[in-house]
Amino acid sequence: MIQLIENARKYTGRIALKCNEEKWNYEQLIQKSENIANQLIGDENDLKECRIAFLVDPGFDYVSIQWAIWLAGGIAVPLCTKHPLPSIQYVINDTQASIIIYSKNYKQLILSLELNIGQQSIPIEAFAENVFHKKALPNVSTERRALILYTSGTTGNPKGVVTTHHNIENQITALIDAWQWDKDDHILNVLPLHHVHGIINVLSCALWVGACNEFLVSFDEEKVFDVFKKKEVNLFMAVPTIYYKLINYFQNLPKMEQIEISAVLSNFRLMVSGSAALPISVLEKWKVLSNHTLLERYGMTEIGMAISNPYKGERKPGHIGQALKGVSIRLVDENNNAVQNGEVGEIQVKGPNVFQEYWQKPEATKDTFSNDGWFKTGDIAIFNKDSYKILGRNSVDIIKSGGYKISALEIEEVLRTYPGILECGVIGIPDEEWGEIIGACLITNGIILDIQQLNSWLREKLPNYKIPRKYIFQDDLPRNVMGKVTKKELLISFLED
Ligand code: MLC
Ligand code: AMP
Repeated sequence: MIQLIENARKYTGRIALKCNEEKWNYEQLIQKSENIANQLIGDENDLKECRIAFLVDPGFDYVSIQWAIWLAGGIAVPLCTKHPLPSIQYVINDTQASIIIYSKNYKQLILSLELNIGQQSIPIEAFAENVFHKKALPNVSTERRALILYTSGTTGNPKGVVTTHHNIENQITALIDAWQWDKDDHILNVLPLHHVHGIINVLSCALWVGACNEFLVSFDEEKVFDVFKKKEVNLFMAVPTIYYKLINYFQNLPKMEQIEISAVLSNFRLMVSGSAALPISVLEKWKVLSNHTLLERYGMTEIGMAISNPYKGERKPGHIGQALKGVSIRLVDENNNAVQNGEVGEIQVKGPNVFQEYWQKPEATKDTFSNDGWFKTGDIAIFNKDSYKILGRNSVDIIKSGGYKISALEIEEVLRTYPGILECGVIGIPDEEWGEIIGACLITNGIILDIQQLNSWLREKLPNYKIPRKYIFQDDLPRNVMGKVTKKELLISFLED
């Protein structure tokens, strides 16, 4: 039984989703999901964990498809609507998705995919409104795999993070409890729906309690404030870059409009920031304009949310709070021994929220758990009195930009295939707006490269947020005695440039 969908049956008349002034209630959502589930199953009784990928904008169709896949016993693989063809192809190949569902604005992209025998693409319109011979849907146990989300790591290509229904339920309920979600809540969802922040923290938490999730198909400062001004929304969750952008936009508004928006925001129940470190300057500016101290929390695709500042009580700037209910946290040194309070260590996590595996990567899965079963996050923190504080990461090859996790190695691999580039080093450069921006140091042996041309070429291969924003050229990369590129030294070259 999928508890999220079972819950919805209690709220049939309530509004579940809103997008561009259109509204759908829980009954419509259940009906459409069941219809699609029946059609996905076809002559079978159960999709038996077949991967079903979908390339659909945030909205009623997106949620109906996600729920339909779960009802039919499949694994949902949401695709990023902003990704170029190679990134989508990679996910399709890696998951061996048997069906790819798409909405019409992505038809051209889908038709360009190379599909194997047995893989088929289906436009969302092909699903009939009503199925007349409904079959019994399978009884899906919570131990079954539910979702694969792709995340970058210290290896080149992104890995598929597999969570079960049990994992997802625990990720949701920990937040329902911590942040006191209620059926009368109404949240604006501006986040991409191929990551946990948008899918779990916002969408699924809202639907779990019978609340309303309002979508903005993509982030736009003016549209966000326009929705807020309607005074329906009382909850907001976003990455620090979004708060930064909203503050900048707000500061350029006429005084009267600022007063109106501030009054509306001060009536919100809760505003949350996460996915990257929240700069104290952003927290302070947002407090002035909204009268809210942003609640900062910490999470990861592999674990959902793990640590959060309190709903009630002091939210310490620069800190992420304490372990959520049901989640165990420890900090360990390089030898995997737990450190004392007040000492620096890597965050490790245990609990029912922790993912099952990287899709078809048993070695990578094994490596990411300690021998005693703790998930190794790679994030370095300290526990100060009563709150955790993130200090950094144990890999310089992971970049967080705009809340997206990016592998420096993946970008380097692509750059090396560009004519004229002999060697390169990619790093994250600290940036107040984006958290980090991507810097690439290129070794070309004197060949002058046209950066605009290079960027256009890269955009065909990588998503926009993986495109370097700063380039420098050097004769060689700084290396240690072992020949390994010393990225900290490289960063200095960028900062001095
Ligand atoms: C875009 N731009 C960037 C950039 N991304 N510049 C520098 N660094 C980046 N990373 C530039 C573009 O080139 C363009 O410039 C302009 O910004 C607008 O581009 P866009 O693609 O339209 O961006 P926008 O829609 O404004 O995106 C910004 C954003 C987006 C903050 C809304 O990055 C976003 O949705 N981030 C959220 C990601 C997320 O959900 N992460 C959660 C992962 S889960 P020009 O010059 O061309 O106009 C996780 C676990 C947890 O982390 O704890 O939650
Ligand atoms: P992802 O792999 O995209 O899910 O990103 C997870 C990573 O985001 C974590 O490992 C952290 O490095 C980072 N992160 C999430 N929340 C925070 C936070 N509040 N402060 C600092 N880093 C964060």
